[in-house]
Amino acid sequence: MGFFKKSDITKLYEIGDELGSGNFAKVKKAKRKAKTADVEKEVGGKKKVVLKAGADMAIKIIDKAKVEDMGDITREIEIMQDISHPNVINLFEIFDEPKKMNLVMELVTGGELFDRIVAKGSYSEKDAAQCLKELCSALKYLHEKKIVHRDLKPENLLYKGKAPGAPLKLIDFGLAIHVPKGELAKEVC
Ligand code: PIT
Repeated sequence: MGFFKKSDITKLYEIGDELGSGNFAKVKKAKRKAKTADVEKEVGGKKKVVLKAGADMAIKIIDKAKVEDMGDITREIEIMQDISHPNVINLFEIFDEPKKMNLVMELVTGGELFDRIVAKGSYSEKDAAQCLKELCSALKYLHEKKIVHRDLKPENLLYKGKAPGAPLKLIDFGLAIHVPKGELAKEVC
C-alpha cells in the first residue's frame, strides 16, 4: 500500500448498494472480483494476505468536483494509511480516477452506535463501559501517533456486525489532523 492505483476500480470490484452518503462522498458496498490477485500488507513485520478474491468491502467514492480542497482528501488518506487498530476502520487500497477518488475499506454491517442507543431505549452501564473501553483503546492508539480525530460522535462509531459483542469501529477521518510534537491542537471544530 502507500500509493494510489490509477486504474479503473470496476476492473477489480463489483460496486453494490449504497451504505451511506455525505456532502461530497458516497459509501457503497463492493465485492472483489473472482479473478483478482490477493493483496498483501505487512503486519507486525510479516506479510499477511488482507484482500482475497470474493471479499466484501466498503468503498468511499469521493466526487472530486464537489471537493473544495483536494489537500483535505490527501490528508485524510495519509492519516488512514498510517493506522492499523482493531477499533478503527481499516483502509486497504486507493483508486485515483480522473473524476473520483475511491477508498477501499473494511466492510462493517452492524450499524451506528447512535442507532443502537436509540433502539435500546435504555443503555446499560455494562454496554456503556464496553463501548468506552473500545473507544479509549482507539483514542490511545491515535493520540500516541499524534493523530486527533476531531469528529467523535455516536454516528462515527459503527459496529462490525449485528451480533451482540461485535467490535466498534471508528470512521470518518475527514477532519482528522496530525499534531506535530510539542504543538497543541487549538482550532475549534
Ligand atoms: C463501512 C460501512 C459504512 C460506512 C463506512 C464503512 C464508512 C467509513 C469511512 C468514512 C469516512 C472516512 C473513513 C471511513 O474518512 O456504512 O464499512 O468518511
